[in-house]
Amino acid sequence: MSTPFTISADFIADHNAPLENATTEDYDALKRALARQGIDAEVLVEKVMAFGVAIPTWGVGTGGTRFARFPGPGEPRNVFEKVDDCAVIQRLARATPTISPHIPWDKVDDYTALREQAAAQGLAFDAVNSNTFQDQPGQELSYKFGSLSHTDASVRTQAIAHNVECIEIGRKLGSKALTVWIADGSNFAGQSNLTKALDRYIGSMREIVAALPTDWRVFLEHKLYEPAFYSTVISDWGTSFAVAQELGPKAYCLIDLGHHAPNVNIEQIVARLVRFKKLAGFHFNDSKYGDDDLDSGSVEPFRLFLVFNELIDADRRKAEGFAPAYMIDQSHNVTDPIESLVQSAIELQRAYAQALIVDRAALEAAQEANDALAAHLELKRAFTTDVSPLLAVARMRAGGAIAPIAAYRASSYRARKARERPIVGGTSAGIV
Ligand code: PSV
Ligand code: MN
Repeated sequence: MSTPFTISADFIADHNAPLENATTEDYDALKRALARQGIDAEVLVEKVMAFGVAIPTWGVGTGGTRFARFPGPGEPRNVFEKVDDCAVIQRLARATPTISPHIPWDKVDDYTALREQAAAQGLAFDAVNSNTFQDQPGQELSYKFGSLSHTDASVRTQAIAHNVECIEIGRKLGSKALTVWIADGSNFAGQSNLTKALDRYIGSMREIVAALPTDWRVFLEHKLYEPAFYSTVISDWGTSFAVAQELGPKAYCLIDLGHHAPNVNIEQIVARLVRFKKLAGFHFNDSKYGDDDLDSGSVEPFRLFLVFNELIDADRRKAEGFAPAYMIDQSHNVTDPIESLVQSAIELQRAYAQALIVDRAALEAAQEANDALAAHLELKRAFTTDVSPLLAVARMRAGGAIAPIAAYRASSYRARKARERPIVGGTSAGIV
């Protein structure tokens, strides 16, 4: 088999060449402006270069809705091809050195080969996601009425075994965390005993936690609704937090930005979970109504900035136990998934850099003096600073593209993949 096409370092360097002077000029101007505020832009560049967020394997395929999926050309047909796409995203944007796999979508016979293929492209594996929200071919019992909280103990046993298998697979891949999201819940008032369902979930999770290696953590992902529309078992951060407390020191609460009611103050939830030493990390995405599928920073960039503002605050205070895992979790229905993921990674870096330039002393002084407007304006000053040149320089120094989307389009990667990857039935790419 011929070597799959990829975007080479030389191609990126050639694409960068005509853009370098303008980028450096813009960066120098920003550097001077930041210096006047006592901020060293070089330190920021280094921090941005060190920032990393995991790409979800399912994100590199075209997603879908309840109604349809419109597959794009050249989609990855298996996890090895997904890794190739993740490698391209990392080469272009230099912000995504890890991959978050989803089992059984990414099941293979040889995990050593998968790990090596990723490592050869400079990638490692982050948290492994289990899936008891779908029935798999050949599966003995159905999850139609739930999994870890099912009324039938044998269904729960099957769901527990799947999570234990995910841990085993994750060990082979070098992961250190398991993310558990269940679709369990109810669609009718009275359908489910709300207390008993939670009890059964906690009982199942205890067994999963007992199977975790010493240096592993488990991330509990809450979600307000969908696919269950009357109640979900792990509906909100409060439930997630209470369960994590009961499960002990290996259990943490994961925030998927799209899993809250509209207008919920997510940054405050971040602050609370940091305070209680239970913040696992994030599934980044954006949403307008109640979805969890839109691209990070595409709808509410200020909210994303405010989330990072809390993270920087925690980091500066050296908050105990603060070690959040960053992952993207989006579904790309109308864009090329690679472009969406590149841009999302950049938007996360942007929010991170903007939060870094908040004058923490000035903010605290305004807060202590109850000067609401001054405190707010300090955040607005940071948020309205255009850090694009700084991000471009960070990418350039790391060997990435100054203009990643333009470089990607110029490479014809997608057209090449369309030829290399003729559609075969039943691809596992994307989410429907
Ligand atoms: C559920 O909506 C979710 O956010 C969970 O993280 C899943 O694992 C993921 O989406 C992919 O379906
Ligand atoms: Mn998620």
